[in-house]
Amino acid sequence: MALVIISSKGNGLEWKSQLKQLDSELDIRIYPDERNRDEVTFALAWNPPLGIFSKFPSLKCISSTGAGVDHILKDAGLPTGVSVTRVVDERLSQDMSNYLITYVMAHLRSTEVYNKQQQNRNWQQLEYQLPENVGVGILGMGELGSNVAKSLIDLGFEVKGWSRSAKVFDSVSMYTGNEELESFLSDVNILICLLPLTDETRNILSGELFKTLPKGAYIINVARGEHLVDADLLEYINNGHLSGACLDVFRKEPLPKDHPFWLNDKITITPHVASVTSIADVAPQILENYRRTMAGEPLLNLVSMEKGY
Ligand code: NDP
Ligand code: OXD
Repeated sequence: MALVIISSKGNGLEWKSQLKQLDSELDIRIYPDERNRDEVTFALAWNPPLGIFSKFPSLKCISSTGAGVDHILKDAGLPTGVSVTRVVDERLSQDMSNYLITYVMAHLRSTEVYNKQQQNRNWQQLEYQLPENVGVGILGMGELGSNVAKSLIDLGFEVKGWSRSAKVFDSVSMYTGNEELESFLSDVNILICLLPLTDETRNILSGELFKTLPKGAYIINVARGEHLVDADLLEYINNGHLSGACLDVFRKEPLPKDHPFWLNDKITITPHVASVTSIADVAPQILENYRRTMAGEPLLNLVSMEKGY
């Protein structure tokens, strides 16, 4: 029985060392280790090459090294009967909330404008809005969305949430499904996307959605690049309907050097760092799922293949 690490981040050795610290007996391979692939029962993966899992005939479970699993589920050749799990972690949720608070406040306090003013030694005071007068809408009220909702409420924001199934959270106005999307968007000044990437959510941040938002709305996408229709974002920023955007994720990463987002002064770009898995914090839950896989016990943080997240 063995565990294979298949990570495009090149952090296989770090995962191996953290897992070995928890159990020195573990048989851990780092892809493309070719030895006896039929011994591998568990894969730990980030952005794996398409078709790779069909090469491990004894595979029982694939765990994402992060919260999202779109990079695993997009593989049409995923062996049937294999379970997929993901990371749910307090640190990951807290880091995401901290990132979002940073950029929500940066937008409200015009930090980008003041940076430019400073370069020109320009002393000009701008008005700012108070949190209680700003509606923040969160697309996706799961582990990460519900956590940031709490932090925003503590700061005094009006918070609305949108999810697939009906949910209740203290002090959050909740909306469910496509039927309620339009009323959810109607008074959202800052829209945060924290949806998983599925066939239903791909391209959701489009002109169709933007025009439903009030004029001057601001977009923050920390979910996946494929949620956003890039050309529509540029169009709605250029026509003045949107005041700008903060983007952490992109259709192609790294964002190509010639992409128009780079030069748009209404767009803030960060390189997929909103919340990065802490390997040391998360290794115990990976090991626990490896143990459960071997024992045939119910897995932690199991992904629904039907829902795609
Ligand atoms: P969860 O699975 O916990 O939550 C997903 C939420 O989205 C749920 O509330 C779910 O609704 C809702 N949802 C899914 N599909 C739909 C739909 N069709 N219509 C309406 N709502 C829908 O995910 P997490 O919060 O853990 O993570 C969200 C995403 O954040 C990840 O998939 C990943 O892409 C991204 N991420 C980005 C990071 C970064 O650094 N940029 C770091 C970590 C994650 P319901 O509650 O009804 O199921
Ligand atoms: C994740 C991510 O899904 O880092 O965890 O995007």
